[in-house]
Amino acid sequence: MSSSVIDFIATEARFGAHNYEPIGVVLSRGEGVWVWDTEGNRYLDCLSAYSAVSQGHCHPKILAAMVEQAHRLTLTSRAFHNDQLALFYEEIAALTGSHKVLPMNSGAEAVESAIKSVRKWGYEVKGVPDGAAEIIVCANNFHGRTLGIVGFSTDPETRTHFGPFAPGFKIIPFGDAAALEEAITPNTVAFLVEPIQGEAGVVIPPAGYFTKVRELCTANNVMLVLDEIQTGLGRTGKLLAEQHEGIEADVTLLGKALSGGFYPVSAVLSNNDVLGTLRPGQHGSTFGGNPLACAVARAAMRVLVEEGMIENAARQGARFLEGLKDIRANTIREVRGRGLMLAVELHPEAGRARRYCEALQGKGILAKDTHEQTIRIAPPLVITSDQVDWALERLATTLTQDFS
Ligand code: IF1
Repeated sequence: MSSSVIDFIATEARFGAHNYEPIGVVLSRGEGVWVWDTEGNRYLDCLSAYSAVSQGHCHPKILAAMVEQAHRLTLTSRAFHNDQLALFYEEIAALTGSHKVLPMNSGAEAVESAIKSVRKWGYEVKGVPDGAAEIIVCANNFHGRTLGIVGFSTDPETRTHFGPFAPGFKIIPFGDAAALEEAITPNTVAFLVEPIQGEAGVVIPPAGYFTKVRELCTANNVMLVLDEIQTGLGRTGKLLAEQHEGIEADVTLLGKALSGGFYPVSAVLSNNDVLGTLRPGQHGSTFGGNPLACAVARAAMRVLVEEGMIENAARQGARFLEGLKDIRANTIREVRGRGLMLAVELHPEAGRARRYCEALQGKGILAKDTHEQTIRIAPPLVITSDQVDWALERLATTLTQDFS
């Protein structure tokens, strides 16, 4: 269909809230690492819907599970049991080694649910005086868009004019264990942190940071809450990013790839204590744990493991990172990444990362800038060596151009 029949971009702009500034491409089809626009042009997807489509676009087995379940039963609410939830619990617990599971929908809802749960745990198990619970978070965090979450963001764009905000959060620098030690008080119930900061530009903390964090949390009876919504489920080359650090969180948050991008599915995973404080009527969601979501998530987890996507992310991520490091371009300030969560940071003089993303679009690659100077690269975990090399060739020619 020609774009003159319906001007999708203009129509979006006319009716929609302008809370995004998309790259000028209108996508209509996807398969594996590839997406096609309405004109039939093909692109290698190097964003994967912010890491939600890790299993590749329209994965046939997830699609089949979704269609099959949609024919049978989609939603019961949690007022009744359904025959998918128990199986989802069993399989996600076995995969991640968790004791308890709380199913939600969006990532932000999982974060909000974790905040509620650790506060309740603080009052009922740790013995913090009611209303005094403190949660420590990091500067430059990204945990979602709800009021509770943007209230402890340090990004002015994310929080300006959305207040007043909820109290009870303390902000410390990311990657600084001494700052955590100093910030902990007897009323601290949790430390909420991303293993690798995504929106901040794929910021990897110094080696040993999380070992120290784990020690401090254990010593002070503080719940370590890892937001693995972006880093989890193979993105960094391990099932969970915490495995690179040899630690275990008390509470782990998953979302995005938990459904392979078919449907919003998120989950809070914890030991028995934290989620164990929630009693009937104290928390919930109309859609959380619905049979369609559970069937989709079960298939999404299964193909991730059965098709070796986690190992592939480690292998292709290393190849991609090496290839990026080999690009000799004076536009590049630094390349970094773990698994298939990669970023190219440009020198300020090189011009805005957005211009490079637009140039990449012209060469058949879709990538998304973050924070003016950083190009984020996060293809589906099913990418092959040939496809990595294909992308690297195009990145090399684009990054040696100058858009300043
Ligand atoms: C947007 C970035 C990615 C997340 C972590 C929770 C959530 C997210 C670590 C909330 C969501 C998204 C949302 C998207 C942009 C985005 C993002 F650019 F901000 F950093 F992924 F790269 N925890 N991340 O990264 O999950 O409620 O959206 O399901 O435009 O808000 P959600």
